[in-house]
Amino acid sequence: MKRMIFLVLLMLTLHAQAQICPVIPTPALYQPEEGTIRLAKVLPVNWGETASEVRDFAATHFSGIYGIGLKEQQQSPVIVFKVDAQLKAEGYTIRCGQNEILVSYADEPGALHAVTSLLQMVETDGEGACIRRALVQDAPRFSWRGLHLDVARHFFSVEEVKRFIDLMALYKFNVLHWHLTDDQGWRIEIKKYPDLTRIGAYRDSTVIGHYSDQPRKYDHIRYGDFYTQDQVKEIVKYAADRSITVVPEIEMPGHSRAALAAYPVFSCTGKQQEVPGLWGIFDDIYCAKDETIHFLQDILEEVISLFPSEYIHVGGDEAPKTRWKECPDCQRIIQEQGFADEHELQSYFIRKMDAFLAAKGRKLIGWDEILEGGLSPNAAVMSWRGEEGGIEAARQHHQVVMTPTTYCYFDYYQSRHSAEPLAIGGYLPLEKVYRFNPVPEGLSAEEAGFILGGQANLWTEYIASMKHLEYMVYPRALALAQSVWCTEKPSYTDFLETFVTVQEPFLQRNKVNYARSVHFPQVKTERTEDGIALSFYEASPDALFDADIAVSNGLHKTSLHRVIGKEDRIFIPRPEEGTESDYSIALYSARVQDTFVFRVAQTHSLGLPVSIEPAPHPKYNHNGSLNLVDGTFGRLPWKGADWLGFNEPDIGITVDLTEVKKMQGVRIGFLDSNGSWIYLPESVEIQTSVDGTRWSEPVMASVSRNTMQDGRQTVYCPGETRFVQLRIHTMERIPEGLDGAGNTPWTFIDEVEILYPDL
Ligand code: TNX
Repeated sequence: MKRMIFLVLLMLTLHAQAQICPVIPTPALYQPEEGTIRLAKVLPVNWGETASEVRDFAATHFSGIYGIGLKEQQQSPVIVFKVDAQLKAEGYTIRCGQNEILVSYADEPGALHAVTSLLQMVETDGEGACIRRALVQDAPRFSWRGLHLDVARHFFSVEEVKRFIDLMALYKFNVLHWHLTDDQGWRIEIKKYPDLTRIGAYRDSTVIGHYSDQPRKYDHIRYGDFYTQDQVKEIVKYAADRSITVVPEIEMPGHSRAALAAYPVFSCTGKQQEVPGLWGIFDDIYCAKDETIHFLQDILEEVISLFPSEYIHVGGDEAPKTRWKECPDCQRIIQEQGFADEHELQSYFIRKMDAFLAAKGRKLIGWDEILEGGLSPNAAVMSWRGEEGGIEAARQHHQVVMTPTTYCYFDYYQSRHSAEPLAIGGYLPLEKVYRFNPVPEGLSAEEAGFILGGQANLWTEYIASMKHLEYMVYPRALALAQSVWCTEKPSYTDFLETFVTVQEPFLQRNKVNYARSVHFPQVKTERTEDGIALSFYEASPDALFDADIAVSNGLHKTSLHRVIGKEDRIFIPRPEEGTESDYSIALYSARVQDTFVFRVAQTHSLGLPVSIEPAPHPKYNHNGSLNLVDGTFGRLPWKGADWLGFNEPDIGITVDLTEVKKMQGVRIGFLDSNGSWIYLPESVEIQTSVDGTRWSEPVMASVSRNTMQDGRQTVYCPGETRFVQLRIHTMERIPEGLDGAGNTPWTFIDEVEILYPDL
């Protein structure tokens, strides 16, 4: 009997293991079979007509990753490659039989994709390497599967870009969108205008820390570099050898300060200004006059000669119209052409480039701002400010690449943990990327046909090294690969299982500095009858943490060591008056090999019922009202997670003390981060009530930097009460001269504490 149980268990595990498909992106069909094929140290391969570039890629990676050599052999080969013109574009089939692996492929990309799948199918054990027998049939859903790389804010060497391309190929990406010019640097040699790189490729100083840090500090270190045309050709070829198209981006009319530093005549004012070392959006952009149009067309002429790509990206985003409004040249064109406003002038500018590119047999692509003032006839749109731009362009029957910030901005934070390196802001965890569908809801089948695919963007203001870049890209690029390749992708849970069991070891073998963020312990806070309960979890459901829990009230400290899993709870009750303690929970994760400390203050409001009206903005509503009474205070620098964010002028918060109590007042935290349009409110008004219907006269406190202490505002209103209502009044509009002028300010709120009289 015992033996039978053992056998059943064993079969179950084998079955479970066989089910998981190791390859990412997941092939359209993966049908595992019993048994494996052993791979010798030297593998005979019959390559047939396969291109030498594919053979070289395979040889380099089989030997680099597994130490397996490949040798061409016609007789009794282990792997056979054959063309099959019947297969879909980029498609391939792998049949791993008893002793032989048969690969059929549609075209050169298909052959390469078969190789990358095979690389991920290799398993190693004590005896060497093997491949599980299986049938794989595969072809991509989209033809544009991209990663973007900004080399303007920070520069990456030829070798680093090649490494980036190699990793892309492993996950079947086929477009590298190379962002070559921006305010902070011009990175491509243009023979006709040598000052673009002689002057424009270098800045004298770079801002330290975050854009919104005040006061701003600069490093005063000269920074810069560029790619010669020979180097550009080398990279384009390197990518093409891996079936990757490089789409260059030459930004216009905005993000052009580096070029204007070299050639100020092409601005509206002609003023000589330096290449800036600050991020953001600048008012000085290219002037729309004919001379500038010709200058940019000359540049595009050289760019076209270097890049064979069908599409050429001309930017078009974030171009303030401030200078154009005051420029006689721009205003003259507006008059002559009968334009209604400066947006139509931008549209005119882009149309000039469109016509130029079309005459050379190329297509223009630009960021979704190119829709403003009318879309140019042949233009394709890259939708980044959400999905609307993409939807509109598809409805107008223009080609679209989806790259909305919501799913595709890999410069955003990937976990809420303070262990994450400084980033621009935002929050884009792996799971969110996994939910990305390049075809937005509401498009008809015909309109959906205009969606070429999707890509993630790597803006590098805060990413100065390749190591850091890999951290931001991986593993999120694996989730993106699923979204742009798979017609039907597996559940996120199944993806995570593949990630943990197969892909993490694979990334390690490839020495990728991928983020372990999904293994950082995450805290889950729940309300209990008399306080809160904490539990901790990570991507592997069975993970255990070594926890050191220390409780200290300033006089006494007790500590306790426990091993906890995701089902365990740590209960923290609201304190008896005068017994408040600080909890510090240090979790050691063996997988990440690091300790993560969670601090909770045992406040008197812990876990109390709270209602909020209106609800926080959905983007900044982590954990709802519990966020305000979870004993954790919003952190700085702001990472967007532990604060509730509002975009309304009047916010009401009601706390229920659950019984009538003698209260002294309330303390509440507000964020002051004007660079992100987040402002302090003007005032807080408090009313109390014993029964929830009759309310006291309001007590009003004005709020400013001077009235707050450590980012927190105290309002006294002593008395007996059960309900406490706060009304938070903000400025209606951000005043002129401040960041975000004219817009409704954001208000960010964190912990609400109830203060009781000292005993
Ligand atoms: C917006 S996305 C930009 C870039 C910044 C990026 C930072 C786009 C078309 N423009 O200039 O680097 O935000 O996330």
